[in-house]
Amino acid sequence: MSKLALVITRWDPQPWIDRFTKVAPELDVYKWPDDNVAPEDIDYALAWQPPEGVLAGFTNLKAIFSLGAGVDHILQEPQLPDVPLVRVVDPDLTMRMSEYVCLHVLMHHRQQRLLDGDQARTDWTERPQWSASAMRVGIMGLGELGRDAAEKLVHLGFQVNGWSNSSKQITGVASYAGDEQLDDFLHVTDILVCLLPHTPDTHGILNRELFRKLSHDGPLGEPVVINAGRGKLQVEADILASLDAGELGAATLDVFETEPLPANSRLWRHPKVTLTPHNAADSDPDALCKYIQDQILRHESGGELLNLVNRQTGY
Ligand code: NDP
Ligand code: OXD
Repeated sequence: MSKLALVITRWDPQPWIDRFTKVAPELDVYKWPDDNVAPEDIDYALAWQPPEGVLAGFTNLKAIFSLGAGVDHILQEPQLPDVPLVRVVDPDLTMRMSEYVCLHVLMHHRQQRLLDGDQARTDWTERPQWSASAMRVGIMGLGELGRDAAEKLVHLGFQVNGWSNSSKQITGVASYAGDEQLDDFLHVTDILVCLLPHTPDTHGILNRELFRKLSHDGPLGEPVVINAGRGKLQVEADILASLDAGELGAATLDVFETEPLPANSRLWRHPKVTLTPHNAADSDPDALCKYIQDQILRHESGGELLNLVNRQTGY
C-alpha cells in the first residue's frame, strides 16, 4: 500500500485525511509528523507550504504533489528532493478562480464600491454606465486559470487581451507574448488581472513603472489592478503610491507580500482597495483527493504523472 504524508501548514489537514479515508482506502495517509511511520517509508508527499527540511527527510520519495496550482511554496525549499513535482490542474479549482475574476472585474466595471458608498450615505449619485464591450481587460498569465477566466470574460462581452510567455490562440482574445510585447499589452489595458506564477522572472512585476504604462483613457479613467496570482508579484508600496497619485483607480488583492497581511498595512483601510484572504480559488479536498488518487494509482501501475512542473521555468 502506498504511503502518503500530508505536510501542510496554515491549512487544517483534517479534511484531507477525512476525504482520503473515504475515497481512497487503498492509500495509507499520514498527517505529518506521525510517529507511526518512518520518513524513509513515505512514497508520496502532499504539500502546502511545507516546513523547511521536511521533504528532504523523505529519502525514498516517488513524487511530490503541491496541494495548490502554484508551486513557489515548494520550490523555495533549499534541499528539494529530485523527484517529479505535480501541481493541481482541476476543473473545480479553475472554476473557482474564474468566479473570482468575473466577480471583481464586474465589481469594478459596474462601480459597485461607489454604489456601496452611496448606500452608506443614503443618497444615489448619478453615474454613467458602460457596456462591457467598452472595457478592455488584460490578463497576465494565460495558463490553466488565465485561459478559462479569459474565455468567461469574452462570454460576458468584455474586450479581452492576454499576455504570456508564448503566444496563444483563444477565441476572442488578443494574445501578446514575451517581454517585447508587454508594453503594447499594458497600453490597451483598463482592468489588469494578474494570474501569473511567482518565479524569479515575475518577482515584483506589478510595480509603479508598470502601472504607469496601463491605459489611462478607458471608461473608468484610471486603470484597475486585480492580483490573484501571488503576493510576491506585487510591490505593495508601489500600489499604494500609485493609488494615492491617481495612477491607479482601484485595486483588488487576494494575495500579499506577507500572508496573512500584517494588521498595520495601509492596504486594509485604503478606500480604493478591496481585499480577500487568499481565497480566490480554495483547494477543496472533496474535489482534489480524487485527482491525486487517480495520479498515484496510474503512476503505481506504470503510467505517467500529469501536470508536472518544469523546475527550470519554476511553473
Ligand atoms: P499555469 O502554469 O497553467 O500558467 C501560468 C501562465 O503564466 C502561463 O500562461 C505562462 O506562459 C505565464 N507566465 C509564466 N511566467 C511568465 C513570464 N515570465 N512572462 C509571461 N508569462 C509568463 O498556472 P495556472 O494558470 O494554473 O496558475 C497561475 C497561478 O495562479 C499559480 O501559479 C498560483 O500562483 C496562482 N493561484 C492562486 C490562487 C489563489 O487562490 N489566489 C489559486 C490557484 C492558483 P506560457 O503559457 O507561455 O508558459
Ligand atoms: C494555489 C493557491 O496555488 O491556492 O492553488 O494559491
